[in-house]
This record gives sequence, structure tokens and C-alpha cells, in this order.
Amino acid sequence: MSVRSKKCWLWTVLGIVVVLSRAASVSAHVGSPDVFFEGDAGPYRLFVTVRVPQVIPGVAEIEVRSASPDVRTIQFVPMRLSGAGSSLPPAPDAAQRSPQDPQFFSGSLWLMEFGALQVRVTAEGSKGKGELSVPVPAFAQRTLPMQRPLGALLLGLTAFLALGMIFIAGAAVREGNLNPDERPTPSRVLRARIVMVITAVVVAAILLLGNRWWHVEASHHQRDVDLFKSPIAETKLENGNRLVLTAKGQDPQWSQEVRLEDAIPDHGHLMHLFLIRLPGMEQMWHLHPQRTEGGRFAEDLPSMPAGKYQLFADVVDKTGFPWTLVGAIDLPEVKGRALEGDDSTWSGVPLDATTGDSTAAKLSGGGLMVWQRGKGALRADMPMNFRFEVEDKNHMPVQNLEPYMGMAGHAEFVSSDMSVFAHVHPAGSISMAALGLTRGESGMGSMSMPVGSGPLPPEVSFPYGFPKPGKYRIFVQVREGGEVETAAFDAHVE
Ligand SMILES: [Cu+2]
Repeated sequence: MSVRSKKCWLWTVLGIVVVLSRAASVSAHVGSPDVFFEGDAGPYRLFVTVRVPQVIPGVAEIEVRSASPDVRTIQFVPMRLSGAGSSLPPAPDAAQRSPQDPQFFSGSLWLMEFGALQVRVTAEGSKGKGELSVPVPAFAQRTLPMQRPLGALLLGLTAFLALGMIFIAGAAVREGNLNPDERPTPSRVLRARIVMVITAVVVAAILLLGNRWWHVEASHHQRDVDLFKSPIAETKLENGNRLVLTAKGQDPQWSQEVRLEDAIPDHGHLMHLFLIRLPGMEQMWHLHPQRTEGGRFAEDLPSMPAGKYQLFADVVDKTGFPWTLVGAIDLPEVKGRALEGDDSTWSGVPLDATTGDSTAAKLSGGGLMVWQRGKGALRADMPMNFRFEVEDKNHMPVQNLEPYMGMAGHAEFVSSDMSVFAHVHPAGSISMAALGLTRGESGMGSMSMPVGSGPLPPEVSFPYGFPKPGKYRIFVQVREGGEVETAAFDAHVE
């Protein structure tokens, strides 16, 4: 931390300065960097939103909503998710309690490092103290450009300082120990000129070296930015139905720094692969490829019609950082195996310009899933709970929901232009493997967030917020009476 913080001022300046480069897409929930989490801090139920800054180091905005009015103070602190530094928290910051809404707290927090971090939230109130940890993948989404007026001001100040230094050196030699009424001799004037030339050379050398240092730091920073962009999923089809997947980082160093050979399982699988038929998203597959040699993954595909497919593949590296590989593939008609295990699929109507919002979706078993959407428009950047109720044929709430991959439900939020993809659970948009690491689980086989035994309630909810306006399709997946049911809902977000 200390080495980092020494560099902090420099990074901050660099963050403001370096040339703009838009990241095409960013890792960990493509296009959806903010973190939404719902969980218990001891006796208190909290909904935590972490708005990750666009540049690192940068200021994250944190909002906490308590489900009950008995929380008095909220404090939070950022730490590394695992390894050294995950057990030595710095001094926490206190959140402000909203005067209008006493259950709402907000504050800001400096995130200094790239990578898998966590924000530890401590709540205190009438029932004592409670704590929870929210995994936060920290990465810069872009590098900010130098603002022109600031650049001009800095250039002017540099010129003033440089010239000032040269003239001060000259004046010191020429007139340094003269009496007030004495004039400098020609030899002093000559010596002063020589000293001014030497000073000018030294100042120019300092400026050149400084410029070089600047560019080296800027390119290191740019490398960090590129390193954390979504890796590209390179795919090929073997023997007509075997899909082989290789991750290619957008920085050449990526595959050395992030070794998928060491990826850890996330809710029971090393990879969650989503294949979405383009352009209308009228079919979707959620599959679980196996790891093969060299950090590659492979999956024997089920039967699929020929066409173009968008591909999102979620993996979690050993530090707990979630990556989403992004790609597209043109498939011939695949005559493959039947679905098995945790694999699932959905098909329905295409999402296009004429598709309206939907709040109810038929399930393959004859029941219905209903989105308790409430009135009013959906807005971007608004954290909310997405609640879905499962009904049977007679519109009665079902009593036979079971955990699917250890959880009450899985939801995928996908924008119609494929620029947003988020795989969300009842605990939020965080990776479940990362959440396991905050609780000291090794990651191997960790399921985290256990759901109790016996039948689950007929309602599932997902804390999330749309990152930007547009058309979205939300796939909601639950297990009912042994069968995975997928429902799709369309939403227009303002
Ligand atoms: Cu899931």
C-alpha cells in the first residue's frame, strides 16, 4: 500500500492527463462495471451499490440502503480480496446518512489499485455491529484526456519556472555579491552568460528526462487499462460439434498475468458459457465447458440451428477477479448431444424494434414467471431489486423451487446491441467465487451463499441496475421440480 500511495499523486495526475482511449468493452460483466450486492451484515440486511470509478486510482461512490431503520452508522474500507493486504484494513471511512431518508447512506472511497478488491462494510445500530464484504473488480475503463486549458496552464508554468531558473542562475553570478551602487564588470557578465547557457542545458535535460518518465508511466498505465479489457473468446468447431475456446487478452501480457489454468470454480463450474443467437436473441444456451490443456476450454455442443451466435464466457481467476470472454461465432447446423447436468436453453420470439416490454413469461412446464416490475419507467443507473414470482398452471405460487447451481436463481441481463452482459444472482452482480474468497473459502468447489434445505420461496430477486439506456432482454433461470426453467423478459430502459 505504501509504495502505491507514494505513487498516488502521480497516478492521479496521469489519470487526468493521458490521451483518451475508449475501451471497446471492459471485463467482468461486459459494459456493466458497477457492483450491486445484497446481503446480511450481522443482523442488518443491506443493499450495497459500488459505482466503480472510470479511472484507477479514482473515487468509487458507495451507496448503502438498509432494509430496517435500526442502522445508525455505516463505515467502509477497501482492501485486496485475497493475499497479503486482505487482512490489514486501513482506517475506515464513514458514510453520510441521508437526512431525508434515514435508511440510506452514501460516501466515497479511493480505489488505488487494479484487480480484485473488496469493500468491507460495517453497520452499527440498535442490534449491535455487523459486517459484510463486497468483492469489487477494480479496473480503469478509460484514460482521461488532458483538458486543453489545464495543458496550456501547465505549459505556461513550466516555461516560467524553466526561464526563471536560468535567469536566477545568471543574476546570481553577475550581481550576487555586488554593492548596491556597483555595476557588474565585463568578466562577470561573460561568466554569467556561460552559467546561463549551462543552466539552460541542465534545465532542458531535466525536462527531456521528465517527459520520458511521463511517457513511460503513461504507457504502463495504458498497459494496465488494456490488460483489464474483456479478453476475446477465440473459438473453433471440431468434428462438427466440439467447440474449443481460447482466451486472448487485449494486451499480449494478459495470458501470462491471468492464467486460466489456475481459474477457480464459480458456483460449481470453471466456466459459464452463454451462446445467444443473433440478431434477435430468440435462442439462448447456458453451458459449462470443461477445461482442457493450456487453459483452453471445450464443450460438446447440443443440437443448434445454423446461424450467428454471440458468446459470453464467465471465468474467475485465482485472485478472484471475474473475467467475461467475449466473441461471436458462425455455426453450421450442429447435430449434437442432449442437454445434461446444469446446462439449459431457452427459445422464444426475437427481440426487435417492434418488441414491447414484457412482465410475464410462459415456462416450458406450463407455469408462468411474473416480473413484479411495479409502475413507472425503468431508468439507467438506478439500483433496484428485480423480483420474479413463479406460478403454476393455475396461477398459484409454486412450492417446488429448488436450488439451481446452489442458488435460488440466475439472471442474465443482455442489451440488444450486445454491449452489456451481466450474470447476476440473488446476492448481486458479484462473482460468487470472489464472495467465497472474502469469507475465507479456498475457491475450490466453493458454492457460497448456501440456500436452506427444503423448498424455496416462489419468488427470486436480483439486485442490479442497468448501466445505460437501451433495449434489454433479461433471462431468469430457476429450477422447478428437477427441471431448469428459463424465462425471458424484455425491457426498455430510459
Ligand atoms: Cu449463475
